[in-house]
Amino acid sequence: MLTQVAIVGAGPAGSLLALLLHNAGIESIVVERQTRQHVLSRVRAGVLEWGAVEVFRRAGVGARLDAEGHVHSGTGIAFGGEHVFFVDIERHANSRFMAYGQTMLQEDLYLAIDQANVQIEFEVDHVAIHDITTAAPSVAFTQHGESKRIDCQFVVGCDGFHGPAKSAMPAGVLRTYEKTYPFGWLGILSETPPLEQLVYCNSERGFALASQRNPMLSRYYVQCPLEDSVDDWSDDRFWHELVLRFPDRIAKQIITGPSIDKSIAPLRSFVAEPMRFGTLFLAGDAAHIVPPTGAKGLNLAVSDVHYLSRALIQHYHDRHDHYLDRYSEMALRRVWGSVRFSWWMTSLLHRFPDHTEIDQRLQEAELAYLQSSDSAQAAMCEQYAGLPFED
Ligand code: RFL
Ligand code: PHB
Repeated sequence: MLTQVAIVGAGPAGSLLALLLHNAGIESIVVERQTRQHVLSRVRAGVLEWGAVEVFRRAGVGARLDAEGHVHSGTGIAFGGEHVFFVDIERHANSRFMAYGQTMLQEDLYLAIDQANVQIEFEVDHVAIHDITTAAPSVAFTQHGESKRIDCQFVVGCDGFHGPAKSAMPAGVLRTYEKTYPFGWLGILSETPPLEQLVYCNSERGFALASQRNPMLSRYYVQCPLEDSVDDWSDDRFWHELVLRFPDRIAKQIITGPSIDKSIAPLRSFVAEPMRFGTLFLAGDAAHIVPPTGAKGLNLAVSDVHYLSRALIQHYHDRHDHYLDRYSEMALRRVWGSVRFSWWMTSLLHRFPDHTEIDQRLQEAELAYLQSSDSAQAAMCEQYAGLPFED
């Protein structure tokens, strides 16, 4: 097979990139390890920064997002078993965000990709990336037992945290930074009306989050030990624990019901630098992971793809590599900003195993300061809303 850009991974980063390139007349082929159905069934992110919403609109997948996404002007924070306050992002950062499920976004992207006739090869295995120090790299793989190869001009690794792309960089080039957290998030979906706002909660029993997908679909999370499995958490146990963590006036608004999805995710901060070597580029979770507390993972995948698509379009349309040469440093500036913010929110809101009474009181003191200080809220809002893209 022959194309201009070979993309490994058809999650949000890979599919959005393929679509933006297609819209600019640039050809790509995407290879994906899983089935289409598997990718569509993964329940993950739910919060889109306004900058990300605009990228999706520009890509031509804004219609359902605008019709069904729920626009929020801020988020609730609860702590100390009784305090609840609202952080007004519209007031402090002149921005809003959208609650819209990654599952729906992935459906929208695949639909647009089908309409555009962009080629995605699902169920590929043994992906190997070759010749990235040349202008003619290639991606070899097998599909249903048959060996195949894509010859191209650029390879983009959008293959998530466990994908092979970053290890195609020569030893000594890639630097990685990693921090794991001693707990996970147990998340459930239930067909019940959600709370009006998102509410993040610091409790002595551990972190909890009330989120949403649509008016009849709620998403809730509780911090849990890493050793736990979903079998340890019946629906009854989940709801019981969830309401114990929120202050009464929030807890009594929570409408419980059977879960339709339940999963546990570990929390990690990870960055791989640089995000380019030769003709290989990395985007999204392939290059960085953040704990979900700041809702930044999907949004960073979108900002990488925004920068990279602009760079490839400039390369092909203007025969100019200004943006390609700056892709890694530009993307990484935003990445480190979000890595820091997600780490800060995680540290502020979770209970750590070595936590003592003073640690709990220090978190509560910081939350009380956040509640009372306009400047502290403004600093948080600027980051939660998402920093602007660089020109
Ligand atoms: P993905 O979605 O992991 O897609 C990578 C794709 O690459 C494929 N792949 C391969 N393909 C071919 N060959 C191989 N060898 C391959 N290896 C892997 C995979 O099958 C997959 O299809 O990465 P991408 O596209 O960079 O997108 C990143 C986002 O999915 C991720 O950052 C977010 O889901 C993170 N996240 C959140 N982000 C937000 O911005 N807001 C949120 O509210 C939010 N909440 C969350 C989250 C992630 C969570 N979990 C489960 C980790 C909540 C949770 C619970
Ligand atoms: C979600 O709805 O899945 C969600 C919302 C906010 C977060 C993380 C996840 O910070």
